[in-house]
Amino acid sequence: MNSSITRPNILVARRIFPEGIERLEAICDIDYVDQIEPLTKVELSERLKDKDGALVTGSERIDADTLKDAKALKIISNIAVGFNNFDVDAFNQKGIIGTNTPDVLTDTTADMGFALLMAISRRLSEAERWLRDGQWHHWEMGRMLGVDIHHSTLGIMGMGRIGQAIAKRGLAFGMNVIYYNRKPLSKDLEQACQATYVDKETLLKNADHVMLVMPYSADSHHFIGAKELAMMKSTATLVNIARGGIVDDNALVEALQRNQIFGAGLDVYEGEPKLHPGLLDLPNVVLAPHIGSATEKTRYSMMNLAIDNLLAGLAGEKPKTMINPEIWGK
Ligand code: 8YV
Repeated sequence: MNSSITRPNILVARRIFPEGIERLEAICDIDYVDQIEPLTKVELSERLKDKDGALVTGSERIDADTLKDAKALKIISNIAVGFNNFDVDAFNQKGIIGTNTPDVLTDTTADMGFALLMAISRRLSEAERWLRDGQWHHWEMGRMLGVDIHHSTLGIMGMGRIGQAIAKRGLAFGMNVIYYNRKPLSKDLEQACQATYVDKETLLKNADHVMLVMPYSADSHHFIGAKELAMMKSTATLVNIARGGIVDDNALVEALQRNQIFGAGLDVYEGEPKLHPGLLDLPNVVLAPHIGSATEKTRYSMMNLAIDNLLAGLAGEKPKTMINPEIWGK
């Protein structure tokens, strides 16, 4: 693990910005998959066989099977903060370092959470579709009535870095912030966000806006399903900027069809890029194609952090944001 390789052989599994390739070319031999379509699992595993390192995105699923023929692989660097695409046990068994890109996308992703919250609360997508459709002829008292954001109760599920950044945005809107997390924050962090820890049920029943920001795992699969949606206020919104699979999309579509909640703002979906077909027919959703971290500055920062991590690992140094530090030095 601590020995460096003179000119490493790496896989870049998806098209990245040219500056990233230039950085890598100076140091590595690159097998560059210069395309936006992900490799199949078989292709990925085949191309990892002779590599020392790899740069991948959140859509490359890396498990024991993918890694089985990789003999020299030291590190796989994810250009994403979420690493549910990595089977960390499989990495650990083979002594492979995994890294992700936290911090650099926190505020950008929090902004996106707020953008979706505001868009669905004020029915922006629906209103724009209606206007473009040529239906605006008169002002009308009761047209496109939304729900307020300011001075409402914001319920955040998952109070990591992005959750806390959303809480701070909520404070600026005069919101009462409540949160649920696997464990409560330290008193200092709670104080900084002026957020109150509550259990899941209390959050669902009291929040005017529910924001999902937790990591996806077996534990959070269908964390929001029919039962949870039934607990929410009929005037409440739900925003998911975390991962598809945290929400049971089938149950969500049914709840939205019945107007059981006010609406949903979604950036992520079960089985994306495929969408539950029911979502496309609903007026009370705002749909985005997984662009939470998509600003130019942030995507460059993510790419560069992922490259820093990869090059550090290949040089035998501990990468800055390692997801399995428990294997370091073993
Ligand atoms: C990425 C994300 O764009 O960082 C994450 O976890 O969800 C997004 O910022 C996506 O995963 C592509 O790698």
